Amino acid sequence: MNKEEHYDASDIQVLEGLEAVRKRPGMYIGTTDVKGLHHLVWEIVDNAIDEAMAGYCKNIEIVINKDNSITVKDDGRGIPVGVHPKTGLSTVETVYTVLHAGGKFGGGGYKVAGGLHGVGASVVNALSTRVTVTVYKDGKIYETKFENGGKIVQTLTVIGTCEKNRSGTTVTFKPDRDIFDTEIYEYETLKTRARELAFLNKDLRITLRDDRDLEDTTGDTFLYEGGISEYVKYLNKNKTPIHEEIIHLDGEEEGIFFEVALQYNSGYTDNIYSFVNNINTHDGGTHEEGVRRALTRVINNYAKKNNILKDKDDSLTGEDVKEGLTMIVSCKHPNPQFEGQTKGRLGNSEVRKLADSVFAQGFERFLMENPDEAKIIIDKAMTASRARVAAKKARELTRRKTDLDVVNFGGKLEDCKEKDPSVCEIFLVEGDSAGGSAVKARNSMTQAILPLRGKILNVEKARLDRALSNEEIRTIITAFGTGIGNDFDLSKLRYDKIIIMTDADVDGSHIRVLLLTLFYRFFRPIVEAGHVYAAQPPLFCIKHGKTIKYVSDEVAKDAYINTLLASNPNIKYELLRMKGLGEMDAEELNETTMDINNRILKRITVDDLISADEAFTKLMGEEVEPRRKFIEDNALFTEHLDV
Ligand code: 28F
Repeated sequence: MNKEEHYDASDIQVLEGLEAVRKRPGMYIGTTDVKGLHHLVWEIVDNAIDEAMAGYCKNIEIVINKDNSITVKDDGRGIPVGVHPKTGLSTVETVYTVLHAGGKFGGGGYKVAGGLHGVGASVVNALSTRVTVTVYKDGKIYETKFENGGKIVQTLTVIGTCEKNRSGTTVTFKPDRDIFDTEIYEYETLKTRARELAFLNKDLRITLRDDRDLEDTTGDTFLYEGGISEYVKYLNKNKTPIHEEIIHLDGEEEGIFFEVALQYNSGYTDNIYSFVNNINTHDGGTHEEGVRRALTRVINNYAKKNNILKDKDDSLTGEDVKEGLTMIVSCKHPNPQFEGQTKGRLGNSEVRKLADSVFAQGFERFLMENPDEAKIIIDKAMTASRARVAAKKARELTRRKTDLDVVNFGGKLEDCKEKDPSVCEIFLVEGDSAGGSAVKARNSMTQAILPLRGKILNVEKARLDRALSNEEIRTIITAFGTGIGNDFDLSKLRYDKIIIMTDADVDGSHIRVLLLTLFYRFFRPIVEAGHVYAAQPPLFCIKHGKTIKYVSDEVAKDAYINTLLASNPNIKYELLRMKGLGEMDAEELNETTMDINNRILKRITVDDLISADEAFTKLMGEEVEPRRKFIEDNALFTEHLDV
């Protein structure tokens, strides 16, 4: 049914509002790449989550449809269908066509428990080629449809009846290909966030299904009546907890709800995530600071009162008490102030006090009621403290006093002559033989070589002091020049590129995982700044006439051969499977893997580190099953980028 083509004032205001979103989508959803595409889903899901937080919705279903549109369903009250006083449209149409027409639009103050129906619905509408909203309420099924950036093509109409007691909202939207770089949804991306939302909203069932994949439409269902305690259990699943109970504390004050769940494990890394209104605050903030402050104070007080910490001992620091800690902090706030470049930090000062008091009382009570667990936790912090002091001393060893130091330092680093970091590279090479030919192959002005013998220490399980007791690691630290731990200074990095050069076999992959774990544990800023790469030695070489072409993998090989045959069907060529790095002579190694004109490098990202760290935990962790599965799944390494 077409609406006649006349627009009155409110229509024009509506269209101008949504037109503004189409003109500058980045202002509303951050980016229009794959992240922005997925952001649309969360804008709609958040509205259903608000209905769950209000206590009316128990199930949310997300479906990726065959045509790459998305359907989200909830069993809440259903968006109101009555005429909205301010727009003359139904509330449903208002919420989907007027910018910021969510709870804020003339809505009352914020009720934390009541939830605030987000402002994203109209943004999703503006950026979609079609949106259908179906509301089930009072035994009727209402439906309204929009097209091409939010133009109403079907006003709200009763299209059928349903059971009297059924209610809820279903929304299907198709993102606009003219706006987004891609239309392909990633199931794993949706799954990770759906699981996280279920952890953060206990008793809410979230189901995800992919109807594009005919073979596997089973999908995933997440329901955690234990909420963030189950999140902690999930994060600790490949680790060894050092106390049985997952500690859960919560409290509410002036409409602010705060909860925390924690469990220590035998490792040395901390795994702390904090959220505000289900949004991950990557840069922490007052909710996290309040907890950390209370944790340090309570542990020190308990240790002193029980004579575990003698007066002569230094107090335990925030670093010491954080070792092996898996913790989730979640705050629901009516008026959160997000700070920082990426708005990843909570700034509300009143939360610090609330977090501190809720945590302190509860954790103190836990320690008093569980003296055995208290002793284990305190002892761990004490050991961490001693290790920290030891590491400080050991770190002195790695300070680069003069450039000659490293050459004398076990004499392993073959440094480059250039001193300007911006043009220098260092190759971390597996084994002395490859190291030897790399030294011959390199450009000695700008390329340094550091051969690594055998398996460097598995730092996943090691503390800094233990890692520093390994000579290979000390040499790496000294070569980089950045220092490590508290002394770390990225500006002192002596190379623009750190290139891991290992064979593509299982052994090479293993040492690559070890190195990535080292970077993950102690050099993450170097990776974040984009300095770390993995060399991609070619797997094949194709010779025809005088031409020699090196290609990195099967796909590139087939593509190149097809091009050859397409240019000349009876061309003669020779296809060779490349040898390992160790067997290459200096000239081949230079030509294929080191020469900056035709080598292929894969830039290592923090995501690579995380999957390496997860892989590492499986590879080296106590659980046999995950290790076997990992080796099977990861025998060959993944794709690469031509850098
Ligand atoms: C699949 C996406 O969007 N669910 C939603 C509701 C319920 C209410 C509501 C939403 C606008 C100004 C209030 C119903 N009855 N799922 C969803 N469920 N929005 S969005 O109200 C929005 C109004 O203020 C609702 C009583 N109160 C609120």
